[in-house]
Amino acid sequence: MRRSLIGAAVLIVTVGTAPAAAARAATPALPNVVVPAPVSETANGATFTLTSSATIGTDAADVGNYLAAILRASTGYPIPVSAGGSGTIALSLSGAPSSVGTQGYQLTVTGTNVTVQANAAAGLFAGVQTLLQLLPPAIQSPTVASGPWTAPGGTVVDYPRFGHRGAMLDVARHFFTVSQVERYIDEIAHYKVNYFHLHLSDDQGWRIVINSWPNLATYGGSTEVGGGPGGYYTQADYSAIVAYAQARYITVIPEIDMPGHTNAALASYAQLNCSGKAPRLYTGTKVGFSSLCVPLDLTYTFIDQVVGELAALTPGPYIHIGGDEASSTTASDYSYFINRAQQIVAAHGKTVIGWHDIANAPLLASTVAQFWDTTTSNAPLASAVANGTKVVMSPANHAYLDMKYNRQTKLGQTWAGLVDVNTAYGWNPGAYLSGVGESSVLGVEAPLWTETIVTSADIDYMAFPRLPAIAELGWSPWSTHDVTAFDSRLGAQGPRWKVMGVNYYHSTQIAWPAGS
Ligand code: IFG
Repeated sequence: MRRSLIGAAVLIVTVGTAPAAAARAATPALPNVVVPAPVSETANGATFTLTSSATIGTDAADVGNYLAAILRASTGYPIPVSAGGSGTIALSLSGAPSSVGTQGYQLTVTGTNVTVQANAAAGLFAGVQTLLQLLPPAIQSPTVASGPWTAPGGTVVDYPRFGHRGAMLDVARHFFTVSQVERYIDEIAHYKVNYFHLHLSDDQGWRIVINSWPNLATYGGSTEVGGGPGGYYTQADYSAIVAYAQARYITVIPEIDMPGHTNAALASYAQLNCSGKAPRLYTGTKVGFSSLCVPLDLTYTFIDQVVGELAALTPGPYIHIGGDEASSTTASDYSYFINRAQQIVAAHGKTVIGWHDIANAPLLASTVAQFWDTTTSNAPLASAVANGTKVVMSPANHAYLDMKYNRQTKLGQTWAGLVDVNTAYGWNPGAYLSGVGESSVLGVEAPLWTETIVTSADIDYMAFPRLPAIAELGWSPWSTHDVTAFDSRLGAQGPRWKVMGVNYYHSTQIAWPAGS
């Protein structure tokens, strides 16, 4: 009797007004701010506040120290870090659901504690990025700012759609110092990017010391587009970049572009040229005019020694051999060359990745092709994929960060079209290329070519806000793909970039919060 009476009471109330529904207020959703969009997030209505007594307990010291450094800078709090997964903020390698794999995490925020659980340290690092985005933008301030340092309570369970989410920086057309490269690595780390592709050589510059071929750096690295001083990385510099990236769970992929895009190497050693004569250094922006000498045995000794030294300095699995725009190499020479170059890289224990042009040559089963054209079909690539080749997607008309946003953009190029934020976001890497289905796609990469890019501010301007769009396409489930929701979340990143000093382009496609 009692139950039915209560039931009846609720019925009457419901019929009269909606308070019954209000009385059962649904827990508020977590704010729609995280980029890349997580797989799932539920709010618990609590609010966490970081206070001066906050501590970090961590099963991965580097992740704990990374987070503490950011929190100390902006809050001024001591934020001690101790080993083991208990503290106000706990970074724990136990208890995570197996569904999050080795790159995902579970983040739990209550009124008193934050817990990130993962099955590997990379997942803890990813969870820390989400935590930072749930804290106020000022949390990213490099100097002490005012709180309160609150985060909405809830649970986020998250893991990537694709295992490969990359960014590329061309340091050959214009040279960028170690600290400039590290700045960019810091920025891309906030968006769960996990590969950093360094384009180390091209017609205009050779940027890495190779001890057995010293002129490559000292002479081949002595200029750049426009005739500036260029520069190069010592092997210690390169190792510093690799370590800096690794501390952010980002794997470096070094590229030595060949057989084309090799004028700097050919200018450095006359004996590498079929003619026996070295061309002049080149400071223009044309492409396709150079080629290593394919019939020459010395060419393969050269490649073996270059790749050998680079592989020894590269803990990651990949060496990128380029292979693009070899217009001065005959088709048969190209096929022969790419075949041999792959054998050399494999002999040094590394996996080959190359621009998709390499699909015009026989590929090792493990070789990865990086798609960069503006078409949605490519027959040689589709047949390589049918033979098992995997693909990293970088379609230039969506993912090339050196494309102008619009006609007014001073920096950048237009050959692949104008690419504003929603064009960068508006494609599905897993269903883009005919004959290249989701299971053949390793992930995505956003290249930034630097013919027109000179400073860190230029890098920022072209990479933000489009890099986060590509990073989201690589990480988030396709089911979350929604340009309106994305644009809203991207807008919430603006105040963070403002605080971090990122010189981003205020795309007119985004409603940027006032003052950001
Ligand atoms: N294509 C060339 C790059 C660079 C780029 C600029 C590739 C793979 C045009 N090759 O993209 O060297 O010049 O947008």
